[in-house]
Amino acid sequence: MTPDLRPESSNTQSRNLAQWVAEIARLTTPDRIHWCDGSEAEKRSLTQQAVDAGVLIPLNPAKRPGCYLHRSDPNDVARTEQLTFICTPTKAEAGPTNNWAAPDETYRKLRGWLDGSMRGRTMYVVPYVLGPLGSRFAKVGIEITDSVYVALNMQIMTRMGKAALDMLGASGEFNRGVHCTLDLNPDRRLICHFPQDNAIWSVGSGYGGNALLSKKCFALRIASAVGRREGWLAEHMLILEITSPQGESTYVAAAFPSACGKTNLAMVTPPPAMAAKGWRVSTLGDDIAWLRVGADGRLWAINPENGYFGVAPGTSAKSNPNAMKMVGHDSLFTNVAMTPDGDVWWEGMEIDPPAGLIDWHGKPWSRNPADKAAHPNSRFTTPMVNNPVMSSHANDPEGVPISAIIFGGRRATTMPLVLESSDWTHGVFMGATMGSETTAAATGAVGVVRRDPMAMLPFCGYNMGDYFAHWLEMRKAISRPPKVFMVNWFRKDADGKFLWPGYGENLRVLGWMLDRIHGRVRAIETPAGGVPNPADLDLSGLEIAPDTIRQALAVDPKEWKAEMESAGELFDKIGPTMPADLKRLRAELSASLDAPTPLPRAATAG
Ligand code: GTP
Ligand code: SPV
Ligand code: MN
Repeated sequence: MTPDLRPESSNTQSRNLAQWVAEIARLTTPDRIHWCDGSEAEKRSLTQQAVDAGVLIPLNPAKRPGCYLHRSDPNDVARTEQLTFICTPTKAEAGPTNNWAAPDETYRKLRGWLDGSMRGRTMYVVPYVLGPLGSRFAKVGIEITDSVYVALNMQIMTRMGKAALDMLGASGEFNRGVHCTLDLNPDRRLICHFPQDNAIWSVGSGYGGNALLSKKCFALRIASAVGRREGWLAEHMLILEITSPQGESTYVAAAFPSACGKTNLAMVTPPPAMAAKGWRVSTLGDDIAWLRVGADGRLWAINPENGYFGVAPGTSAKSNPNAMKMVGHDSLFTNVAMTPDGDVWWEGMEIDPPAGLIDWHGKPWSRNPADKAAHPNSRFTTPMVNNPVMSSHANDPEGVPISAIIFGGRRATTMPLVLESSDWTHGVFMGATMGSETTAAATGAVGVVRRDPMAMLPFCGYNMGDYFAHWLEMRKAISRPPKVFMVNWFRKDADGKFLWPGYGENLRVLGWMLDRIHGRVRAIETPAGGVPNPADLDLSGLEIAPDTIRQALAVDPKEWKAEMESAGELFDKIGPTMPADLKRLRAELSASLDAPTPLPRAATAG
């Protein structure tokens, strides 16, 4: 069977789009082409097809209405950073922290792999909008995919279907995403970005950020390169609205590496004592922020996405009640365990695993705790509207003004619970030097500290030194810059126990930041930045020993010396594009740590 490739049989007024779809169809030779319209009817019919094909398993409709389970290939359970490439004309444009491959050669190789690759399959043409509909900051992407699972995920994660074709109109300006699962063989897996063509070709994986091209590929890697050209920032950040007891709304954005707490903080439940005082939190976004300078000189953020692709393990009614509510219906689950009555289960759900649990491979669970029932990177896909604390500004075309940028990593040592930078440049330095323990979100070793500047190491679509320079340069346009902080929810004591309870309690740290933003309290200076006076942290209703707080806030010069050595290695690796201002701050901080009494940085009290 040959699909009709005439432009008039396509669903678009864009000749460029019709021609491009025809070109990819001639290469991949699918049996059928399905243009996604994003309707409810389409969702029902694609879901039924996926169930019939064994791609989705219906869950118990009485317990989890509208929910399905997908098990991915065991070889394909996380992003594969070593197989992810930035294909710019020169290697220097991609920079030393990215894998680089020459565009022409890469296209040639991928065309070879894709030749006839969709024979017998359906090609889904998935049009989508990143950003609120009607926003002047929104962008159109088209993902061509042979995976019905990807098409269904894209309907949750983006504004997908007719709205995107309407926005595109006759224009030829859209991100061109080609995705083909091939045979899911890691030897024929590559995720390639061509910023100069606004194009992404991803083959050989059907999982997460490798396959949902709207997410890391477009909204971060391609968008970061566009942002540099156009004077804005595409960042791996959640966006959160905090309402204080006085009723003031403050918006903050926070960059933590993968599986380091963005989704949790984005919908954090205030601890009872703070809730009683009137603290409220609502969610704008949980993973990606596009930041621009407004006419008022502030930094404004939109969330390009429309849903959440969140880590399941660790999510419980206690740690994240809002997430538990939102995944109660109309959600997809990938690689979680299944109970005999057709519900889901994962480690850290804080419900005893029932007898007869089926693990993520589809086998009876061994009950051996070393054998996880749910894959550590198992996830839920759920629409933003399912979130009981979605912000009323989540679809605001202008976004929200950001008062604080928070960087944070997963660090057993060194990093205090919170640090305040003295100004924008110092804040950029904090982000540029941050490190974090690796997690199951990407394949490879877990728990190894690596430099992950601004949580963008795997997601920056251009040279990291130029990226730092772009951040520094942005300050000229931001006349009212946000304050910049660093946090660490993951510091441990000598017995390996977390010093800070985390989750909802993190709002106490955000409360301190708001006090700093509004000049209500002073910070204690350390060589690394400002830390709270413990008396200024709202610890009402929290049982925590004063000594534990002191340990959580401590800045140890010896640890910081090692930290600056490690940052120096990254700066050296970046080499010629590394901004002088950041090198100078590193040298100054290092030198101050050598002083018999380490000197505090310039005063930030206010
Ligand atoms: P990506 O979706 O990969 O970008 O991850 P994320 O940054 O959104 O991380 P997420 O909020 O999903 O959390 C990842 C893991 O860290 C989960 O297992 C959480 O339960 C756990 N976690 C989140 N916040 C905290 C915290 O404050 N303290 C502790 N100890 N664990 C946390
Ligand atoms: C991350 O790894 O940061 C994620 C999950 O948000 S994925 O979409 O797979 O990249
Ligand atoms: Mn993420």
